[in-house]
Amino acid sequence: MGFRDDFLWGGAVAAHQLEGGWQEGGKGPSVADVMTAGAHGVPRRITDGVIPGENYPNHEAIDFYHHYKDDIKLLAEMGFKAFRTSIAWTRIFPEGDEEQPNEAGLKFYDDLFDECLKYDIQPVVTLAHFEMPYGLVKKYGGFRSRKCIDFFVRFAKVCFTRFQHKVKYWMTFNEINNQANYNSTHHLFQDSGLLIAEDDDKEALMYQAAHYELVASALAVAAAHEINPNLQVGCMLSMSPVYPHTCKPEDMMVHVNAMHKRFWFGEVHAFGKYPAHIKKHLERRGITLDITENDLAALKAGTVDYIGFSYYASNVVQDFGRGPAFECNEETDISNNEYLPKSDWSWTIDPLGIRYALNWVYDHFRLPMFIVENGFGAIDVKEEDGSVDDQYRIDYLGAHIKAMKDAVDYEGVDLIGYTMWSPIDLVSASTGEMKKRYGFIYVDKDNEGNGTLARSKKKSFDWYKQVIASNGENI
Ligand code: BGP
Repeated sequence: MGFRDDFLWGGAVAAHQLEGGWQEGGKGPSVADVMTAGAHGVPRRITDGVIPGENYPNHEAIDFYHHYKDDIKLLAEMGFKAFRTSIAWTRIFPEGDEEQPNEAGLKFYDDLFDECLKYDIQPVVTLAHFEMPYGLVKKYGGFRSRKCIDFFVRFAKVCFTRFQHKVKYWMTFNEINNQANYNSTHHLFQDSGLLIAEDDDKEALMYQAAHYELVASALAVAAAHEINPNLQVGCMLSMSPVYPHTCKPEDMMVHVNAMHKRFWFGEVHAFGKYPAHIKKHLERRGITLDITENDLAALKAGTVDYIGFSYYASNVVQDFGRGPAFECNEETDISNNEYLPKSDWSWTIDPLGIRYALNWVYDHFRLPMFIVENGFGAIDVKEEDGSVDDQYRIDYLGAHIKAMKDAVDYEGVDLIGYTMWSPIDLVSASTGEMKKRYGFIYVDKDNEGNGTLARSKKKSFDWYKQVIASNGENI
């Protein structure tokens, strides 16, 4: 009973959300560097390049670039076994299409990974976590262009070769399936570097970009195995299950459609081919994609070793009588679950949903799973004495870990690790806020960019330490 002995307990971050140093060591701008700060209900704007006077929260973030030694030391104090981060693509290829990598960028990650390994913390690395080089957006239109396959694969090969003895677990594209909601310009930009024009068919564009990314991912997986057979490369899905609104059969069928549309990406990653329902959907929509025989062979040859996924919340979908295909419209047909409480950002709190997610993913893919994100974004209050009583975070994470353990104990799912989001406060990906805090470690910085950047422990710090020490027994 319980988690395996070598269970990878830890936390997850992404380079652009914490590193800062956006122009240091030869780094070029990424898509994150042209996104302004937003708020709950106020979308982040994508500017045409970096405009003086605008507020770009990722430029400094929490300045991990200069604080990483102290920060890793704090993670080690909690007993971390794994630290998931990403390699900022633009530290290695500042514009994206260079022939040779930038040595200063590689050196930064050598030093960071060495610092982790010094404390027996395994770095777990995502290659593209909403950080596409802005140069590729401007010159090639992001993943509109097939050329980006080669640029990504070059980047991936450089990283695998350089860090093969320091990093075993890799992921290719973070939450590749966020763009299933193709009406969100934010997701299309973060996932694929797509800027949308008036006459674009956003859905067709999304399927094409996703196809190129899936091919790039598969080529990277195959390259990793060739470089070093010990490397384990996974995909990374945003696992937000969609429940049927009621037990009405029509709601159930719309739920099936919604799940298909959100998670077909996983099928291509895991099985190396497109599921029939997506082919049928594209046929109905009259969308023809640029897919070559070589692409199909690449997909087959580069299936993933494990499924990495994030889980934060679940949603509900309702049938609105759209006809026999039971098409779901991500923008309008999805809502919150009336049975569940919500966070201040309206994300539902559904611990049992993580057990459902683990079962659903395992039933579909029969591959080892790694929960690489799960956490609670909240407004923390720092008391006069400097303490932060974040019992709500302990309650959220504790309930999810308990449900995760039940999936292991009762259903026998194959789970290799859990890296919660995020051990240290950082910039929110959706809103660009600092106020939406996730950490065990508080960072003194506010939404306007004021603060000393000083780090301090919250109540949850010691709690997570004993969760790890007891291998999840003492929640
Ligand atoms: C996931 C992303 C992360 C992270 C997290 C929390 O979608 O992979 O980058 O940010 O969600 O979301 P947010 O920061 O918007 O609260």
